[in-house]
Amino acid sequence: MPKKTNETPVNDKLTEDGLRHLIQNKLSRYFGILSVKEASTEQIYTSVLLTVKDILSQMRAEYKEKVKAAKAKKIYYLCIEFLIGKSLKNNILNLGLEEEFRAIISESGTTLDELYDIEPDAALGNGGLGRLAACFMDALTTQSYPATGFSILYEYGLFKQKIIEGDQVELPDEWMPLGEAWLVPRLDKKCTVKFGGHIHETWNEDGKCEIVHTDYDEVQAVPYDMMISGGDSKAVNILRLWKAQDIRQFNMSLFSQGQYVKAMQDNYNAEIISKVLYPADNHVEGKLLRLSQQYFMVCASIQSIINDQLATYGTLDNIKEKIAIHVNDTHPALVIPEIMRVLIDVYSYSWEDAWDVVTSVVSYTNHTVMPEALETWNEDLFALRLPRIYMIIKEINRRLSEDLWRCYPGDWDRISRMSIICDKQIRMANLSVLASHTVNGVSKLHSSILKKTVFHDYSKYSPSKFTNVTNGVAHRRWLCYSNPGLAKLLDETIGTGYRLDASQLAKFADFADDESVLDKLGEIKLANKQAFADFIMKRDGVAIDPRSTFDVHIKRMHEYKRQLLNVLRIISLYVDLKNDPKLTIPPQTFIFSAKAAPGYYMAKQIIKLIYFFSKEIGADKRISEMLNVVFVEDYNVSIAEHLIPSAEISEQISLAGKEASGT
Ligand code: NBG
Repeated sequence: MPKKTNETPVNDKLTEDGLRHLIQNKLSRYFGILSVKEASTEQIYTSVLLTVKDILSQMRAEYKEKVKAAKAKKIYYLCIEFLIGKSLKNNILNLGLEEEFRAIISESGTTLDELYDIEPDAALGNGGLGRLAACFMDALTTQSYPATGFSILYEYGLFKQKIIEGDQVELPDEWMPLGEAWLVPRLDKKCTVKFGGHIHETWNEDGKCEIVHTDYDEVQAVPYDMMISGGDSKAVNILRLWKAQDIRQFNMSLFSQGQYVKAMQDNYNAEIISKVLYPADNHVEGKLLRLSQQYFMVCASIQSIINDQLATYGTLDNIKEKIAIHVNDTHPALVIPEIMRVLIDVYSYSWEDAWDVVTSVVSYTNHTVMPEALETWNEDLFALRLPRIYMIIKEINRRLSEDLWRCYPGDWDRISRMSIICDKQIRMANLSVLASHTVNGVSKLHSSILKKTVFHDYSKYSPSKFTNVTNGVAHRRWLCYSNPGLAKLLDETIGTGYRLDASQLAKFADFADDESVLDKLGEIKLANKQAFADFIMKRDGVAIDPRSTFDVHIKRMHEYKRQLLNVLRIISLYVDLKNDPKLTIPPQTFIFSAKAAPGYYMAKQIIKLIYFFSKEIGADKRISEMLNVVFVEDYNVSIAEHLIPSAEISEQISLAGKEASGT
């Protein structure tokens, strides 16, 4: 377990005057304006954001020094998705500076809430997997663990959704123009990633085998760092996002010959790797570009990890004690052969020593048991794109087979089930389990299902590595900051300790029968429902009765999540009301919000059903006073922040055997 660095809470906070000075500085430097009174909303937004970024940079520099001095073990969390959402509010509240910012901004014609709304969501993820990664970064930072997240700087995040006559239409998510203000380009830390080509084994004079890679395509990986703050913490970690760039210089001679498009083409080919996030949730995409994204992320991240280790210790000898690399789902599982490649080919490690490092530092979380979401790669495609990595995986598999034959002689069925390569497919889950020192599922039931089903053979082969880590949420974003009314009531009843230690929320059970607390809870919920009704009226012109019960089904649109079952139930309620004109029920509002993967026909049909059913109810005045169905377009982290505090019933109705954890 990596050690926490010994942190004290932030107590030498900036004063309001100090902060005003910093903001004014930005206004004058970037816009030639001397006070917030003269600035436009956009100018204030930029100045506030840059001020927060400066404060975080300063804290980051100090934190890095402490981590270095403590020689603390570092965590590297690799994930192909990080669903961050907005950062300004989260950072300001984490820093404990909201009151000060509010006061300064009130001197202008705008409000802090308006500034929060300007920021686009960073939607570099699909759903639960990416949101969990974002929550983990927040939690690790709050608890002062030195952790770095690694992912891809997708130019286009998860598509924006429009519903036109019931049809989902996908629009590109151009989040970068404003969103990249949070990123710090680290051009000094760029590196290269090789694809394709041929591998030659040559023997040098010392009798050692050398690997020579020729005819490859090279792509440049440029890191962009997003600073991650923690609640009331002096720690500031980073999420390092890799952008793909062409390595070659812009072809000036083609350009000057008038071949402008051809001159641009090479660049485009490399940059496509970080162009767009694959938009399917819980479903594999066996495309070459997806494989390239995965290797690109992994190869660049390992270079960064090794450089960091060498800069700190000047050696790799103690790497096993000093780093932990987490493989979040199998998308980053190529770190396993990649670490082997680097240690053997570049640092001349023996196979055994390299494997010892891998199995000491790598851990893996499984997020699904659904077969359509378990990654496998076609062996031929893989060998062409990643020839050296393919050789290494074959050798890992050969050694595994040898050991399995020793443990289970003649048990071919078991050996082929446990194999990494089988039927021309490379199985990323088996590779991840084999190489990891710890494997976890994301809820108690899911972790036990893993041992009974997909990893049954492995749980017999290496039982001690299987554990459970139940998912959680960063309750600062989801409770303290999104539901300030409830947070205030908690502060008054159980004290503020729960803000850093969620287990203290259990103390609230003491108030289960306290009428005055229950009344207050009711008032808070009503206020949140009213706020959501106002928000959706303003955004979409849709009317919702805040006195009706809010029954909320929000997540990706997927058959296994059973939105259809929920709709059928509401239809049956509607039919009852239609058939019996005297029947009355307490007013209920059913709220759905979900994106369907663009190629997922059935999911899109369910959206269409909800859309037209909602219209049908709306046309019946009597029934629509008791029953309302609303489809909220373009579900994202920010919508969730509005909806979760106002939900009275939260629909979590997927089958336990399909949903690994869920909200
Ligand atoms: C998802 C599961 C959810 C779970 C999240 C986070 C994938 C592959 N899995 O149930 O479906 O909550 O992971 O663990 O996205």
